[in-house]
Amino acid sequence: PGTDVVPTEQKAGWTSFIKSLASMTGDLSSMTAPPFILSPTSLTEFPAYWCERPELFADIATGRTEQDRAEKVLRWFICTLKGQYTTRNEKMGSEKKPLNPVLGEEFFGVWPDVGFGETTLSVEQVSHHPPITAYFIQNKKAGVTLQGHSGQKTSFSAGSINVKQNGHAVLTVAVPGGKKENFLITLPKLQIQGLVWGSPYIELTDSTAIVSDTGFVANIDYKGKGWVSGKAHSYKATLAHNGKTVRSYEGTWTAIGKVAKSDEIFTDATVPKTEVSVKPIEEQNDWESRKLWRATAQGIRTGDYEAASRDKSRIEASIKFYLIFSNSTQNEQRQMRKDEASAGNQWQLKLFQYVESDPVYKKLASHVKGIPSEEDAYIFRGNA
Ligand code: HCR
Repeated sequence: PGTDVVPTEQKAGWTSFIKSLASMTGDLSSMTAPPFILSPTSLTEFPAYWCERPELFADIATGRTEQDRAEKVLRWFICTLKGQYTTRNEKMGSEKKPLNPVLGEEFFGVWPDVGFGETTLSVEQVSHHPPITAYFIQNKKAGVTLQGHSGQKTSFSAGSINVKQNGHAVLTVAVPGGKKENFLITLPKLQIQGLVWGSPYIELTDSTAIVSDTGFVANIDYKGKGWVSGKAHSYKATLAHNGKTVRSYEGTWTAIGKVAKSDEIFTDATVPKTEVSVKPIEEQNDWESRKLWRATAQGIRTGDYEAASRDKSRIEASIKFYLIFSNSTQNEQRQMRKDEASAGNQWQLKLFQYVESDPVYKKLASHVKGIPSEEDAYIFRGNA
């Protein structure tokens, strides 16, 4: 059992927040939560977690065979999980509620070249209701890109918040002979536990897959405490080719994973990560996360929640002009994007192009049980 960490004066607020979760449907991001659980970071910054091991991202291109590359993609993917799902606990003591991005919000970052090429990150908030974040990561020199989008659908049961991630990612690697290999990556389900103590943390559940157009399919099963090893954050993975398992792996995604039944280390998530570098705020455009939320974030950091909430309202008011678009449903937004007549109300994406059906997803999704045969996507058009 944990220890209650809710500040005394916020206890009543926390209890009523938890109670209100039970009646919440779908989108938790716009719910007002007590100040102690607020994070000063916008969700548009989260795609940076995909590349805090830029050396593993670039290393995918050095794989000599299709199997080698499929295994390197799996290794890189598993090593991103610790950053994605435990960073707030490590930095702020518990999972927190991130700032809810505004439509059109951007985030740019870079991992400088330290021998294997520079890696760049471009992010845009492409929908507000429901929140959807699109991202593109590229190491030009290595010839590796990752393009994806993520939204969340939340529900509450038995004291935990369950989060289903909508969206997917596609990793593309240039291989000798001028060809490209694509990998479709599905996103894990999350369970937010520890709410009653005021110190939420994430456990991953169910399974995800990485499907390559070379016939390799990796399946990753996630389990928490009390399963096989009895350890939190455990995974078991298999890599199969045309349905036949070629290798299996197991361990934890926060520390070590090994090739099954051997001592060969497959993933080491304890290796220091490289955080993304971001331009100084003075050089950022007005839509860039850290500039946009500067005063709100400062208020949260210093405990001046009144200032934080004033600034949040200011941002929300200043973006009223696009509320017609952002407050409409996803289907209405799809229609508006298609509908020439609504051009006046149309919200133009800046960095991405919306497609109703992602061709890579369509080609590879049939190898994964229980996912739709088609999904939409946001294709990167460039920063120009
Ligand atoms: C669910 C979550 C917002 C979404 C966050 C996502 C799924 C975003 C995409 C990243 O690639 C991975 C990722 C990691 C985060 O763990 C996850 C967040 C955890 C909490 C947050 C809720 C909207 C806030 C819940 C409020 C609680 C803590 C009281």
